[in-house]
Amino acid sequence: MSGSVIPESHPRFESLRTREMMVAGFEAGVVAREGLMAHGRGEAFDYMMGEETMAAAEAAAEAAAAALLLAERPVLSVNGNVAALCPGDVVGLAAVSGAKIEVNLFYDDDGRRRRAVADILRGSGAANVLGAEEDLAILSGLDSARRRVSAQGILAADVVMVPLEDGDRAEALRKAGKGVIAVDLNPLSRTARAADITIVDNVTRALPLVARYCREMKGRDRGSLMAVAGGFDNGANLRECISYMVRWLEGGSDA
Ligand code: PTJ
Repeated sequence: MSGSVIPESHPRFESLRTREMMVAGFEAGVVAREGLMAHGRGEAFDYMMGEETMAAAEAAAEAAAAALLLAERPVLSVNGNVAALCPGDVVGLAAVSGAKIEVNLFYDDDGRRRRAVADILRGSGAANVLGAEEDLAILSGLDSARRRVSAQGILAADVVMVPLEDGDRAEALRKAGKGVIAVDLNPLSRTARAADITIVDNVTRALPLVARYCREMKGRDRGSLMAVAGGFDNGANLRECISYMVRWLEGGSDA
């Protein structure tokens, strides 16, 4: 693992520290090689929103929290990048929303599933991680390795939260009748467009935000939660995210 040489006073300290976490995750066998490139793409989009949560993303996070609280069998799907970046936030959100945690990899590899990703999540306090050891079922309508899912988890879920996802699975989950919540810094991606609710934000900011909304809304009745989740328009929210990013590029921090 590369030793840290980044002084805290560095203006890009946070971004560079996150890169180090990704490299450490890769060297520990948690992050796929391709995950490093996916992170770079995410960084570019994050730059275009000033590396801060946009108001539109706040609204999406609130709707996501309502959808998770309304769900009967919610599942948080975790891949290598998410496990490396914010395992504690995954565990925290699962605890407050009642969601199960399931490891699901695009570049599938049983070793990475069992040892690396699931162990990291367990090390962060997850009592039960699905998708790591049991025999896996097949989600139909999908050709990639992401089709291998837990029968108690994603296969049975009514709502699945999929941070850093590929568009094919978001579409397959929708076709299977599940509610899909995506977290994707790229508002143009197929995943962002296919999901019911897309939070256009860095997963490291989005998960704690959704957890905060879950805590705030936990005591509310179903009617009030349904008004929040049902009143959310994903297409309109994505358009607002894109215009914010355009404004930010044109006017810097005045967007
Ligand atoms: O661990 P695995 O095998 O499941 O593989 C994980 C990756 C991420 C490599 C895999 O799912 C993949 O190839 O994803 P894509 O198709 O590259 O899509 C990743 C999306 O996540 C892109 O739209 C990125 O902009 C976005 N992204 C990258 N980093 C972040 C992010 N979105 C939110 N937060 C991030 N930190």
